[in-house]
Amino acid sequence: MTDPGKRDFPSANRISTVPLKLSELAEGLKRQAGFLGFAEARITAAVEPGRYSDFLTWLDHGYAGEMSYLESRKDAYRHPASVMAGVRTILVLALPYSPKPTNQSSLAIGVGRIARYACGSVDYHDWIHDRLKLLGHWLEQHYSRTTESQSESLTFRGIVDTAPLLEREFAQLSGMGWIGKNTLLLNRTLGSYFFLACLLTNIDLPCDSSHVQDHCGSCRACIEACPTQAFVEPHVLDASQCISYLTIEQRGMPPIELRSGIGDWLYGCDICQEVCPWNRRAPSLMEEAFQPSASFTELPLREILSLDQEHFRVHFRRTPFWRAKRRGVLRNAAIVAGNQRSPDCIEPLKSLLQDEDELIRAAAVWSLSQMELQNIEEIFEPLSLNEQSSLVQAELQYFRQTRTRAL
Ligand code: B12
Ligand code: SF4
Ligand code: SF4
Repeated sequence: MTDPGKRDFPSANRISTVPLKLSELAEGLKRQAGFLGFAEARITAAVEPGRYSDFLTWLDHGYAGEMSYLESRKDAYRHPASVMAGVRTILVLALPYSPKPTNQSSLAIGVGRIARYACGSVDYHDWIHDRLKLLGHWLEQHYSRTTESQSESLTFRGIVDTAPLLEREFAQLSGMGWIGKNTLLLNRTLGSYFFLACLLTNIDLPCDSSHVQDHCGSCRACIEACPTQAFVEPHVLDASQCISYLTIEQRGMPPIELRSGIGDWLYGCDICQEVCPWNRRAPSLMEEAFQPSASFTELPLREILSLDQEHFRVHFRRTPFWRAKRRGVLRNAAIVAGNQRSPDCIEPLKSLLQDEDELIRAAAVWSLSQMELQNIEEIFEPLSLNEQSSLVQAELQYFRQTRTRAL
């Protein structure tokens, strides 16, 4: 695919002056979205989402874990007007990413799995924001041609993830699909391997009809396959138990009882999508930027565990991994290495016992303690004497307790 700047987008001096109806403007906008790589574009009214109260209940149960930004902005989720004053309609967009397993062919001891959404060489937020701006500008240019609702000037705002907006709710309202039991938005053609994005506008674009039907039926495959039993019930996810949360959002060490469930997952998790029958025939419509980038999807754990800050920056800047920072990614790599008892990670893990970051030292302690090494007491000895961090001390103490029990 070409860069958006180079696409055949109408430039200002080529814009027709023929008057447009709002319905034609909406169709044109959807067409432009298609040119930019969005596989679905549908419009809904900016209203209070029907499941706002479910969202509040979910927060009250503590299912958001450490994601305090959800709790602190809970009032703002009540209505999209908190995101953009005067909003009247929302263009909801779906951008497909790779529906195929990425590094699975080479997956062996010493390599971690990466969720498909995170395997491209770009951060999807940046990529989508650029396209949302182009769409907004297209709308601005053509709105002046409409014969209806000309009383105010057009304003718009592009959203992907960061604003207090229940994107899946609006996607369902726009008729794009239904919220599956795995809590993701499912579309009958695309399955669920796509990002959602929204363009909020202050004009009354004609709305599409909403999707009322649920196509999950009696299936429970996602609920049964989740390795950490993160679904409290169908449609309700305790995010604090989800591997995606544990490997991307959580800042500390994951609870001990969930570490083995993390298995091979280095970043994110796709299991509740992999088992979903609606993803079996998902078409491969992704943009080039989201093609799995071998430069980091094939990186062995031992190499990740050896990255200093500068090398981490070189490998992961502008990729989705950047969000978790070096400390998060090395923590995850250490946990996967521990779960796999990967022998070629032992040396880099030993070096990490001296790392300046306490989270990385703590993860290295846990990981090495899974390896069943004869001289493990010896390896930990210098650390036991000098270690100031309570986080690392807690891991050492856990190691001693389990060792005593095993002897
Ligand atoms: C916080 C967050 C997370 C958290 C919490 C996930 C969650 N399910 O909420 C964590 C870190 C765990 C996460 C993980 C993932 N995420 Co996320 N995440 C978000 C984010 C930023 C906010 C979501 C939110 O507000 N959750 C709040 C809670 C309350 O939502 P909920 O539990 O699903 O409950 C809602 C519904 O289920 C519904 N509901 C409740 N009860 C009932 C009952 C019935 C009968 C029905 C029908 C509905 C229903 O009402 C609730 C309120 O809307 C959104 C972007 C956005 N702004 O929306 C992306 C988003 C949801 N994530 C996305 C992705 C891709 C993922 C992962 C697949 C990434 C990965 N591979 O690792 C996983 C999937 C895990 C999963 N099964 O959800 C995509 C989903 C695209 C899609 N097709 O749906 C989004 C939309 C990002 C984007 N812009 O594309 N994510
Ligand atoms: S992403 Fe993985 S851990 Fe999270 S709910 Fe789905 S299967 Fe469970
Ligand atoms: S796996 Fe089954 S229950 Fe889960 S979202 Fe897909 S169709 Fe629905």
